Amino acid sequence: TRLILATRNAGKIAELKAILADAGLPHDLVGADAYPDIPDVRETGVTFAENALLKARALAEATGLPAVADDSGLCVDVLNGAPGIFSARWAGRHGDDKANLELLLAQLADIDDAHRGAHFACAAALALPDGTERVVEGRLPGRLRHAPAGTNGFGYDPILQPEGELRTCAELTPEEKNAISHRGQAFRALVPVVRELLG
Ligand code: ITT
Repeated sequence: TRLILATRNAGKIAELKAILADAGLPHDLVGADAYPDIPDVRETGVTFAENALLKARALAEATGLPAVADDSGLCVDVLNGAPGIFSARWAGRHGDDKANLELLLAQLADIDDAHRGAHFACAAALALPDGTERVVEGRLPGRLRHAPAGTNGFGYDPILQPEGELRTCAELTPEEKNAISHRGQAFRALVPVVRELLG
C-alpha cells in the first residue's frame, strides 16, 4: 500500500525514507509533492503533536490514503523552549534555514557554554482516511555551539551537538544521525503502529 509522507521539507523526506525503509516498512512512500494541488494545512496547533496530526489528517482526507506527518523543531532551554513549533519560521520567512540559524546564534551570543542546553523534538503522526489517528514523539538532547559546523542534514543541524557527541548533527553521517535523532526515535516507534493498523 501507498503511504503519503505529509511533508514538503526535502531534508525530512530524505531522513524519513531511510528511517522507515531501515525499519522494514514495506509501503510505497510518496512525498506530499506528488500531490501539488492539495493546499498546505495551516499549522494552528500549539504543540508538535497537534501540528503533526493536523498535517497527517489533511493529507489523508484529501487523498483517501494513509498519511504520516512530522512536526519538529529545536527547543532551547534558555529561551524557555523557543523556537519550538516556530522553528521553521524563526527569522520570519518559512523554511529559511540559514536565516533561522543565524538569528538564533545572535540571540544566544552572550550565553555561556554551561547554559546552552537544547533539544530537537519530533512528533510523528499517522492518519487513516477512516479517521483513525496516532501520534508518538522523540527527542534528541544536546547543546548549542557558538558557530555552525558540518554540512550534512538541514535546519539547525550545524549548531546542535548531541549529548555524548563531540560532533554536531551536521557532522554525523545520515545513518549516525538517524540512529539517535528525535525523528528516528519517533518514526521507529510509529512503525509497529503502522503495521498494526495497515498490515
Ligand atoms: P513540513 O511542515 O512540510 O513537514 P516544515 O519545514 O515546515 O515542513 P516544521 O514546521 O516541522 O516543518 O518545521 C521544522 C523545523 O525545525 C525545520 O524547518 C528545521 O528548521 C527544524 N528541524 C526539525 N528537525 C530538524 C533536524 O533533524 N535537524 C535540524 N533542524 C530540524
